[in-house]
Amino acid sequence: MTGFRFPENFLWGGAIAANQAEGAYLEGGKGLTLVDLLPTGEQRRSIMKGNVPSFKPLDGEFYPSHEAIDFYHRYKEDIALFAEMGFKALRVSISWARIFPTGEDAAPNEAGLKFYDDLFDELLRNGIEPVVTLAHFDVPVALIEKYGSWKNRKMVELFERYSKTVLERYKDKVKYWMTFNEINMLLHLPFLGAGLVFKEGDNVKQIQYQAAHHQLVASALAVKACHELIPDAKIGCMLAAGSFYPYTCNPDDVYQGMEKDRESYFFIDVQSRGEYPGYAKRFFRDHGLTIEMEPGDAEILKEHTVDYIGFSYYSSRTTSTDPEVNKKMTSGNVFGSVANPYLDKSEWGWTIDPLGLRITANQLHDRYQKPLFVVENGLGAHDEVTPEGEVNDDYRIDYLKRHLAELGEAIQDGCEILGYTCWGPIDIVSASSGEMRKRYGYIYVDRDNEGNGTLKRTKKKSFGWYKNVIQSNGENL
Ligand code: BGP
Repeated sequence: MTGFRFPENFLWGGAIAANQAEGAYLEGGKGLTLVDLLPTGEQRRSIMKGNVPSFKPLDGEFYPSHEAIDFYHRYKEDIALFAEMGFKALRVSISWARIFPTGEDAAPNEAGLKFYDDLFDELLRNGIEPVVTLAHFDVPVALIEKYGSWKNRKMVELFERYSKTVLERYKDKVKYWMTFNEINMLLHLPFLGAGLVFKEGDNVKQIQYQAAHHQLVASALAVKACHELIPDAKIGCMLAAGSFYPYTCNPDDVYQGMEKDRESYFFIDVQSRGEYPGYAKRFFRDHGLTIEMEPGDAEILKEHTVDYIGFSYYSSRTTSTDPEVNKKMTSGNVFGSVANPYLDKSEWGWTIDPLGLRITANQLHDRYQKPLFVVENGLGAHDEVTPEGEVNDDYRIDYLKRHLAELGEAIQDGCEILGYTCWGPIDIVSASSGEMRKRYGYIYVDRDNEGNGTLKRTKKKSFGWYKNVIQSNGENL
């Protein structure tokens, strides 16, 4: 497929998160973070929703984040492979507990700071721009135990201190920042998104929206600090995007689709437009929720809005008000979507909808009129290694090719897109399932669901394909 040439300076690359790649979970003085309490399987899902049995890893359980793919020790080898593909950017996250192991230590942990110094230096030596998320499903466990995590206002000041520490330290190296990964995940997987733990009888919505307010203020304070400390940097928010389609043209379905989209837009409306939208205020009233705000919060939100909208896009969602249709929910979608009869699904039940990426980008552009950054997209699939040691992942190439073609269309529609960092350019631990088997990479990692394997890296067929895409600036898909 040949066609559209993407803009000059388009940031082609990939995205990973500390907890899904680094491993070395207690090395270099790091404290436990919430993901270090997530095993695999059904139990993982339950904990991610806020049913947390223990604040310590249990003996005999397997926790995939503890070793992950050992990026902590192998990042040089991995970056060399990214550079070979021609990456212009790599999105990574900083693990808060590497910098402040308990979240409120008297001084930051120098070993943790040095690790990211070395990582960013290695990227820059290879001509790769670091794009850094301050919080990617990452809260020090000590803060969950002591304060109940983002339920508590105290988190705002602790997060601000952490943000200022890393912004100051890396100001000469990092020019693209993001505050909270998929901030709207707080409503769907509240422990994963915000370290929230619930007990019987809790008013879950009240706790979630109070925590959301704290994150929104903390995000605005990080934006403020970034603008002050690194005037030539850009800092964005990050949304788990994907529009809700009405199942039919029945206005009830259409209205429900709008409401469901607003559950997510709510966060970005505040981060980008700087105030609580009217529909959110009404939602709080209708549900009897009272959000405690401190004097000055409204000004902080108003004055420190984001420079760009980062988003992940894997699939669109579909919604219906018809109980019969609602019996056909897709599996594996935490947003709750009914099956769309026009679209195929991945092995994990995620709807595949390339045109949805164009739709989503246009909607975000129309709504916010700010640059966009596709910071996650990709196909989680089970890869077979042939006896010759090859992975012929044509299905992955097909998925990415079709999505990139639509992204090119969105750019031609007038959307300003800063870059595209596909999810997991090297196989990493899956966030939702904890599995290694759900792979996104151009680079295969020899490790299985139980943690066995040599961790050896091998190029898949898609490696050469993506290299060619970058080389031709998107013209040869
Ligand atoms: C997003 C997260 C990532 C990531 C990705 C793919 O929700 O920001 O951390 O992992 O989805 O999801 P999964 O790993 O569950 O396939």
